[in-house]
Amino acid sequence: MSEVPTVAELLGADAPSNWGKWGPDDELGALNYLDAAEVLRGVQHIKSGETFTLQIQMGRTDGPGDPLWPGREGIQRQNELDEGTWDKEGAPAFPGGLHYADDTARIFLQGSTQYDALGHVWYDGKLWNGYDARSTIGAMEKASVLPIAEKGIVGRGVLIDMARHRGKQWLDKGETFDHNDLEAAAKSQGVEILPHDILVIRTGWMKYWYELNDPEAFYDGFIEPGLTYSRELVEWFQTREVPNLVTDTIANEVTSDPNSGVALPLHCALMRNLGVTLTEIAWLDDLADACAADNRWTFLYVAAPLKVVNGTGAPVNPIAIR
Ligand code: UVW
Repeated sequence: MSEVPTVAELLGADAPSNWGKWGPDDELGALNYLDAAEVLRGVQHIKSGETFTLQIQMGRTDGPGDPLWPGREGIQRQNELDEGTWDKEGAPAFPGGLHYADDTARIFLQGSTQYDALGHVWYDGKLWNGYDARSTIGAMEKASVLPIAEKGIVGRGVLIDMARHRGKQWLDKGETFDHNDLEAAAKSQGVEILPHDILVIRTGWMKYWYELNDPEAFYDGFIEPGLTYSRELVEWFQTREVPNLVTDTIANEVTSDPNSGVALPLHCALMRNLGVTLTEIAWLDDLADACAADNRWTFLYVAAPLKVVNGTGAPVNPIAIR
């Protein structure tokens, strides 16, 4: 087997880059494209007033639990106060007899539907915009999720249903597609992917997780379906000025590049180099069914990840309004 190149070797020294485009202190990357005009453009795609929440359930205890990148844990939610608290001696006593419930939770910030901070991945010691990777030590000082959360993400969303396009309930393990496939799927849906569209891609992979209901089989030879790296694909994202890529997979791209064997090269090519924000583990099936039913594939997309100071990412429940 030939040796796996480094990410830097695969992408090349002249890899497409948006570093410096929005100034030396930028932490929003391609989300800068989403200005007030884009909000108003998005609003024009509300026709019926239907709303779709795009987060998966967090901390499900039935079925397979929550889908996660290997090595992460799902939310550990714990009761701190509940009615049982007031059975105990020394329980708090509030005038009027009020009882209440409180929870705590330990969560991986990437452990549910989430926005990745632009500093979430890197290579060659540099994050988005050229920030030093050592600025991640202890707490993500630069390009954390906070600036993304402070901004909020609002614009025209376009759903490309790759699974439907290929006549499948879900794509197979390791099945790939690229920008040409996205264009072909868009054409067959009768929609155009326009500059500054929030690109939402359904593979059916989340549905597969819940319907398979067998984590062992799901993680066996773990390889998700998804977008696959090529320089042309990266240039396509750059010239389309895609601000945000949203998918129903855990990592938004095929886990291992089939040509080079490099893991998650698009995280580096799109997020680190172009500043494209990634949103992963989205629940897209209900939205896709509604879009297919009346053949309308565009909507207002609204998302507000949690404002986690220095966060590498943050859970989110985006809303599509159509
Ligand atoms: C990794 O980059 C490993 O994970 P995610 O898919 O959460 O971005």
